[in-house]
Amino acid sequence: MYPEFEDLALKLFHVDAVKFGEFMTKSGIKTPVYFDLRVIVSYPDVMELISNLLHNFAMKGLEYDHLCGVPYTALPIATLLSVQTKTPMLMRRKEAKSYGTKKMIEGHYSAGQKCLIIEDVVTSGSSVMETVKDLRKEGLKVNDAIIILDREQGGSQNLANNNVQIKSLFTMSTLIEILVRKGKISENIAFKVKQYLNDTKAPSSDNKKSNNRMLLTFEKRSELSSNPLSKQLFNIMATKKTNLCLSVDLTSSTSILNLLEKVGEHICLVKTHVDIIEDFNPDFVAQLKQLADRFNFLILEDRKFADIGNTVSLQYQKGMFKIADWADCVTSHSLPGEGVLKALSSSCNGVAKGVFLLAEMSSEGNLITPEYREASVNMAAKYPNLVMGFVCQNKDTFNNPGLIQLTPGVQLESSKDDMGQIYNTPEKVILENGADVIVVGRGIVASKSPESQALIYKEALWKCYTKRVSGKLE
Ligand code: S5P
Repeated sequence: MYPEFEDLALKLFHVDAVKFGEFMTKSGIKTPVYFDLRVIVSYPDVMELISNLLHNFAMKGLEYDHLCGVPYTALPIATLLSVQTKTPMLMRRKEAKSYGTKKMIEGHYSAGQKCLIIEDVVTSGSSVMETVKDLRKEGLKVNDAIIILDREQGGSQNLANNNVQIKSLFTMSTLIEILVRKGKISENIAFKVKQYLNDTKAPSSDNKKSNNRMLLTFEKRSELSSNPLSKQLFNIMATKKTNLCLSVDLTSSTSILNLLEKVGEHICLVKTHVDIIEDFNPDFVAQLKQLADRFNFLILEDRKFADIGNTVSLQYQKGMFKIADWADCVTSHSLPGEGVLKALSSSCNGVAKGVFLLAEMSSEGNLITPEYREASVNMAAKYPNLVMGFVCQNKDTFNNPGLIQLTPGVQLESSKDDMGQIYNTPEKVILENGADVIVVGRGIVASKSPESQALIYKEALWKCYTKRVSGKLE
């Protein structure tokens, strides 16, 4: 072994890029080892050492016209290598801009050119594959990836299945071996880490299909769901062959009831904003519930709770709307923290009610970040009986096939309104962005014939869903 590798292993240990102890992973599993290579940006000597080693060892013999770092941790390393080797760099956007045909790949390139991927840590290989897919969509050839650390949990095999070969500076075993030899960790810790890595292999890209919510039918997902209301909604969709949620943003109770009378057969869910109804009254609620029973759809009050638990509990149960008495489910922001979910789960006297947590928004310039989204999903994982899914725009928000992605901001043509709402098409939101239930408001409500328009939406949305689960996308 070259001494530079030992030097890098020790440096990574000393800057806490690799830690041993007891940690919680994103998915809530306990792990005895933790990597956070993001910290290396604070240590120029470590950055320099990594890029030199990648250059001198991993990149040797590979052919490439461009370099592309997997966002975000590998970006500065890719930049260093680009400058060092005078190779042009490409950048992949982590979040597709939700409006229009915003490019996913930045930089100048032509189809047929070769691109080398740079990544910090590979576990299942899925992050590398996301970048590879976007580059390949542009006609670029991607055959190789260079990696700082391969956790040996199945990623290199998954990538090889997708024709990407990896070269890594360390495998987990070599890193552990160095740290034991240099007296930084005990044999006992090394044993525990190896055992953990063996026991928690990432699913192989073949098995993954059986757990990929993009490919599973609503019937199957109902079986996989542990949330009673999600199960019910999946079953309604499967039975009625509709994944249309109508957002009845009208201000009179009669107009809402009349509309539902006409379109009830086409929807799986109705979404209300009761606080905009000028003549709200208990009789309206009774009639709404009757329609829901008659046409077999659920009621979602889009209250978007966003206060401390105690206030949310009062807003949910009291006041003139008494939402908890009639809504099957509600929407809530995650911003205030867990208190909001505690309030909603303890407010319904043991009756199963559901929550869709907002993990993203459809409006232009909204302040939600990827970290906020991730934290919302982690928070929801603690309330599986309450949280039915997420209001979000991207399929990467969550993986659990038992949860439901509710996506608003949909019309037949992509466009915007003049107050920041962004509309994407059914194809885009279902086939690319992972929407399960699609919220349509003005696309139906403001049309000349809401009844026929609802049917058009229902059919367009269902066609995309059946295409998606058939797996024949490309
Ligand atoms: O991010 C969001 C979340 C929601 S719930 N963006 C949204 O537009 N919504 C709601 O979906 C919004 O409050 C409105 O009721 C509906 C979209 O209506 P449309 O008329 O723009 O289709």
